[in-house]
Amino acid sequence: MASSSSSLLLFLCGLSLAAAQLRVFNLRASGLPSDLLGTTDGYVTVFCASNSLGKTSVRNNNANPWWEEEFSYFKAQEGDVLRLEVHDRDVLFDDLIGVCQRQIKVGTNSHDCYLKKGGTLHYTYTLG
Ligand SMILES: [Ca+2]
Repeated sequence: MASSSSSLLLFLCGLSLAAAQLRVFNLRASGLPSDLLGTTDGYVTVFCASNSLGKTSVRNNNANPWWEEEFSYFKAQEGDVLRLEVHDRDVLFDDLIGVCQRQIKVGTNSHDCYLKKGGTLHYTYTLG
């Protein structure tokens, strides 16, 4: 029993050196541009090191939306690229409003990111 729990501990220590938990939360945007129909129906897709972590719900007709969803990734490493894509849902094709990319660092970090087609995305992540 003692030897199996100590080898589990060794295994967990090795794992924590190689990978850490990434949590992405507090997503909100302001000043999103309106499309031809005059509404901005924003949602965000989240990636880490080319793995999809999921996407938020669509906030209909709101230029200043916020999203309550949180995203977790258990195999993140410092220096991995966190990528958030802000889209505007449309009937035929969703528009890509902008992309935020940065290499993640240990700790809790908040960023404002200026979107190519207008507006700002604010987000917070914790790595560790
Ligand atoms: Ca739209």
